[in-house]
Amino acid sequence: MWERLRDKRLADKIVTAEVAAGWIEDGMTIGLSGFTRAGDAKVVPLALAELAKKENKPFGVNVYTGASLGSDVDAVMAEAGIINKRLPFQADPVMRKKINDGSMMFVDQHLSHTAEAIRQGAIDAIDYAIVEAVAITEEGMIIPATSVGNSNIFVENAKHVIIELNMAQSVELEGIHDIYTPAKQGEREPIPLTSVDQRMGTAGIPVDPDKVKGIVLTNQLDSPSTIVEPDEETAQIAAHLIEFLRQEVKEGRLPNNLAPLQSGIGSVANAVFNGFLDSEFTDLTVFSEVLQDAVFDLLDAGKISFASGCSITLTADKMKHVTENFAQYRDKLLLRPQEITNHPELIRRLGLIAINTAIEADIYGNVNSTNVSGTRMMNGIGGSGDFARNARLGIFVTKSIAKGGNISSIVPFASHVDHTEHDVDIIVTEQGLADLRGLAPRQRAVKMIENCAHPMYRDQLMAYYEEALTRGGHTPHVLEKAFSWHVRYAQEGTMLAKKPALV
Ligand code: 0RQ
Repeated sequence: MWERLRDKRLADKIVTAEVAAGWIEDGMTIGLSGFTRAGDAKVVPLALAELAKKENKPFGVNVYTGASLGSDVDAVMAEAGIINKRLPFQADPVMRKKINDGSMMFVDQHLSHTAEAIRQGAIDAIDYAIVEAVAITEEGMIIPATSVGNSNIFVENAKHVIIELNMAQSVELEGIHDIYTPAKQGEREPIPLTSVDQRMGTAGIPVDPDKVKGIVLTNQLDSPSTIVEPDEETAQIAAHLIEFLRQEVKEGRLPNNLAPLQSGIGSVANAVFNGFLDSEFTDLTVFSEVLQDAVFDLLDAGKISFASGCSITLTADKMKHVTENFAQYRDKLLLRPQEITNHPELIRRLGLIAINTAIEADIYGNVNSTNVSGTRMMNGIGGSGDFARNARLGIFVTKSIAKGGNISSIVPFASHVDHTEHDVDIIVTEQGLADLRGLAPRQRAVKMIENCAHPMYRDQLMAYYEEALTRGGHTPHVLEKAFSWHVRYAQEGTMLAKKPALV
């Protein structure tokens, strides 16, 4: 243990999870480490839920995180009913249910914005930061584990800090973090990062030892990622995208090794990265938030030369492989705070190719990534907005249909808009790719219907668009029918119209 707890000033601060949980009072705000199931605080939040259940008095806290958590923390805290407000991202079915029945407040926030909001004092101040570490250095720096997320900003701004020192996470992770925290707005210098592999910060998160209230020893790996293997449709999406990138290189708009790549989470995003395995592209770089399995497959295949992210989220087998062979990845990886990985300044400067996932897109290219049928939260916007608006290429991928064809992912009017037509350059489905750059709405609509919609919905979309044209306008719509597809799905279980009432 002492090779991990090297700051002797903290030697007498070791407590149990139950003791640490007991310090947290009703109405407080806590900031938990963790980003897409990686590097999360694993035991104190669960002890808190247990304690609240035992005491059986009204109890609630605000919970800020990096993104979604593993170890059932989101599920257990939501189930226990102890979360007043949660931000900025989640991906848990129990929590989703609580959000959608209104018993839990959720703020769906751009992932680069949380740090600024805390720094400005625009949201509730953090009472306790609870962060996972693989080590605490002699000088009192917290070395995070498999994610950095918002931990640096939580530690800097919290009144108290609780460290979960995880003996199961590899000590080899020490050295892959680069912690840089921008100064306050108005006093800030440009962020000095001009290449994906550049270091500019410290190896860990500096912490005032007086602020460290307790250290809890843990011994548990991250929950494995649950992504599913690429299927025929996701492979087709990848193939369309790679062919498009090939053409961009041919036209001289991209170099042979493309530009730094970003991809969102989930099965579709992972499958798209997988597509690069069989491509001719080499010397690729990644400047992303989550590093999923496919990034490590591409590192193994020598296709990626460097990957920068804010978390490593892997399936069980891949986690075992990466942990056992970490030495071969160490000099090809950096983990940074999510404020940096998702920073508009850097995304624009580096000229990223950003690939994120849509739930649905409309014929004009507005994208809904979060609210099913405009109302029910799925996971959250995550970093997709940070990236799409500021990237060189803002790309969205989705299968053209969902729920066995009863839902068309290309609709007349997106039922909720996360990414407006102004932020969306390219949409790809297994049917094809629509390059919307430089197109007016009327040109976009035709391209979306012809290239991206599923054949079973194409005539229906065209009928809607033709009726919309009779009404005129820059972005023609038949407002009374704009959401009729979603209404039909709710009432009849399918968006498909009966002919001849095609719209
Ligand atoms: O439902 O789970 O009941 O089968 O949505 O869809 O096709 O498995 O795809 O795992 O990649 O998730 C957008 C949700 C896609 C995710 C989303 C249903 C579908 C299925 C999952 P089931 P798939 P994925 C990264 C950056 C946020 C935005 C982003 C996400 C389930 O990628 O949350 O990229 N992204 N952020 O059946 C109703 C539709 C549907 C639909 C799919 N049109 N209507 N349901 N589904 N299309 C995140 C971070 O920054 C951390």
